Amino acid sequence: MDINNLVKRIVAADKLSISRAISMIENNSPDSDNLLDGIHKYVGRALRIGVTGPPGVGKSTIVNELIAALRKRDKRVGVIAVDPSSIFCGGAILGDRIRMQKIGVDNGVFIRSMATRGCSGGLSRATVETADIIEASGKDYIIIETVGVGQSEVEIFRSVDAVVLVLSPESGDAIQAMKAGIMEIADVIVVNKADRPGLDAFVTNLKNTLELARPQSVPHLCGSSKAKIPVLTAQANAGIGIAELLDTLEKYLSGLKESGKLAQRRRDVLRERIKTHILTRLEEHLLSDKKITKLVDNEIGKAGATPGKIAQKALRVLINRKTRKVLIPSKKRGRGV
Ligand SMILES: Nc1nc2c(ncn2[C@@H]2O[C@H](COP(=O)(O)OP(=O)(O)O)[C@@H](O)[C@H]2O)c(=O)[nH]1
Ligand SMILES: [Mg+2]
Repeated sequence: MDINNLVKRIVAADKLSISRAISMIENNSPDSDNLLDGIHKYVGRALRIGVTGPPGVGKSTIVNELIAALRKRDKRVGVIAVDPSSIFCGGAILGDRIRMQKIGVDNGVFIRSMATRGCSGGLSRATVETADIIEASGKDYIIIETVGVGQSEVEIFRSVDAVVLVLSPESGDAIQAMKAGIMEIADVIVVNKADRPGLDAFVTNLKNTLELARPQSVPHLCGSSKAKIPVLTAQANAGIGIAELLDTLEKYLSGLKESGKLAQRRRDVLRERIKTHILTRLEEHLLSDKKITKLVDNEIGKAGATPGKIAQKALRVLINRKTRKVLIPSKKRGRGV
């Protein structure tokens, strides 16, 4: 199918075309750059929310409830569930798929599972580009669920507008474990399973930890003038606390918008994306360039050939006219280099 046609169908929210486009992204198809160029003007309006936390705390349950709450407010929603344990690229996460089935027929919702192993290319790139495809089909919100581990997941969360960290009264140790990474990028924290024992102690402990981690009285010292992180409670399997979560998120996001911080954050994200794009291309080329490999091999061991000098020599060869053609492919050649 030609790309223009595919773009048209995506914009018309045709589910089959959206799925097909996402597969192209996941498989790093030669046409995916053209596809992403084609949908670009339909991207940038939706709000993106990351939902993370340890396994079993109720993230998927919360996401399901959020979908329902957003649909009630007449918002269209896209969901990407990133599953680190699944080995199939784009394969269904069975449990989630079954639970989410009742909304499967709703055209205002699109759900996609992504695996972290077996995908060609980086997970965070594939996830962000998948979010673009889904957004181009006219969604108001994009929700990305991941288990908060690993560098690529942290990268994903740097690309969204707001991060919700889900914990449960049982995830005491998780606080310590996650303090360093995810805690820092959480914008809202939900303590789910409020029906479980130990809720009050957990919330008090959590708030103390947050105070210690980011002393609010001296924001300049920790390099962030971020306001206090809201800590909410919920019982997602009974639908309790979801409307409050959504209200908090909407308030947070409109605050970001008004202060200009949202635009700033998105600019930063784009800059990073572009940088990654350039580096990926350079790396792909470098790894497949036999001339460079040979040059490096020949230089190694020569008298006076330091790693720095060899690298400089290789760079000089890399950045010449011919490589420029390879690195900046014509429209027809697409992503493949
Ligand atoms: N007791 C209790 N169980 C819940 C609550 N929310 C979700 N669960 C259950 O916790 C289990 C794990 O939920 P799930 O949403 O799959 O967690 P995830 O791994 O974080 O996505 C499921 O059996 C849910 O039904 C809650 O508020 N209270
Ligand atoms: Mg889940």
